[in-house]
Amino acid sequence: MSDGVPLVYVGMTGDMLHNGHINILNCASQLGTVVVGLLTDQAVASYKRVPVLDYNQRKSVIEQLRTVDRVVPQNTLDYLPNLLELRPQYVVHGSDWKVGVQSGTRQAVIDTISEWEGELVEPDYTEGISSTMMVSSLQSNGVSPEFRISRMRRILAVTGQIRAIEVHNGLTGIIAEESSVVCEGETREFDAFWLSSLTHSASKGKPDNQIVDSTMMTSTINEIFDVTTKPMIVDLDNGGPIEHFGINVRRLERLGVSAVIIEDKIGKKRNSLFEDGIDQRQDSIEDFSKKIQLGKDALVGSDFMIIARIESLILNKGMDDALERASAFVASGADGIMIHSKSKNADEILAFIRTFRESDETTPVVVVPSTYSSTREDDLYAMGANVIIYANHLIRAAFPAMRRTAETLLREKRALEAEEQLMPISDIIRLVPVD
Ligand code: SPV
Ligand code: MG
Repeated sequence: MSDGVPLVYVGMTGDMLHNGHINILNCASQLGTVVVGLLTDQAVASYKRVPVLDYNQRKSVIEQLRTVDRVVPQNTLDYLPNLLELRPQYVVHGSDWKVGVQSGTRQAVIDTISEWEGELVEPDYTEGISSTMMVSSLQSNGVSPEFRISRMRRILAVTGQIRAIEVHNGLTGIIAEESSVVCEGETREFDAFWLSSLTHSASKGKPDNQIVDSTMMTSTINEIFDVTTKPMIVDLDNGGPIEHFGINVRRLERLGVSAVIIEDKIGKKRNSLFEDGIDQRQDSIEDFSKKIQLGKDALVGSDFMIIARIESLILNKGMDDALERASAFVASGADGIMIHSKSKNADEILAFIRTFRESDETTPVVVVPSTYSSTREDDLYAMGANVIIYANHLIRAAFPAMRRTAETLLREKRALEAEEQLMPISDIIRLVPVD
């Protein structure tokens, strides 16, 4: 309370202002002096996707509203630190948080403000509008290449964590874009796509040996970008001949790809998880560093990332070789390091990251837990990894399901028995938007 006027606290994200927010703030301003606790980017990202506008952009809009007296940062989804400091007489929030991921937060607010007889006021939720709805409606028209490219660095800057999943066509793009679960108080989604050389080639019935050329890759990227908005990391094998690399990265940048990963191998291409891949040769540090530099120089903007993938652990060249390469590649301009392993556990990956982080706290580290699949994301992040790629999981899910159905049709000589394994025709028609 200040000068006898009650203090009213409104926590909000305010990414896309709409009449629902205005209703809440109108209601709040009738009760007293309104302090908006504006969730920081990190606070928002802790329970849903990183906001489109950053904290300062959102703040500059909200503090212009005549119903708002002051804007303060709310650093966590949890209201308590601000409530304990400000001890508002009222907290105002739309009634929508009674259910869903914020219901726990709501209860904690009620318990806390009851200590000084504060009151929670919950105006009716304004039906038919929400920021999430607005963002997805805007995004249904697609996003610009610039927005998509910069989104990867923005997520890394806000959360330091990216969860990427393999995509290889428009349909898997839709699945990766839309998959979402509410779990342990947060909405969990994939942050980015991985255009995997393995699954992209496999989806075309081809081996993972660079037979899928840049024309096919461009076509697939466009197909995926037609129906999605999230950032994409492209697997560019070893980047191709050095004289093609600059042209290739510039093309991908123009399309709106956020990052490429190139591996430090030369010669005949084999997938790293291939059993007899040990005869693969590694590029020299000098030549691969030159390739990275050339790629960086070829880019038009500053958001696109070139990530160097180190194959030393895959090729049994040892940890020291991996670490030496990592610092050399960062020194030559790499925006990130991917360290790969085909070990069944994450020991060598964790050992690499631990030592790498002793001398480099900032360069993003990418990992691909295909063989060490029992390791949880949180353990990898805790050790200092930033990007986790589920590199081949959608195609590995689809293939056995399709084969099972094909065999059922052959066995039964009709489709009835296969039906129970299938999504209804009406769902597949609705899955892909008509316009
Ligand atoms: C891919 O997904 O094509 C990769 C990762 O390069 S791996 O298959 O593990 O080599
Ligand atoms: Mg690959």
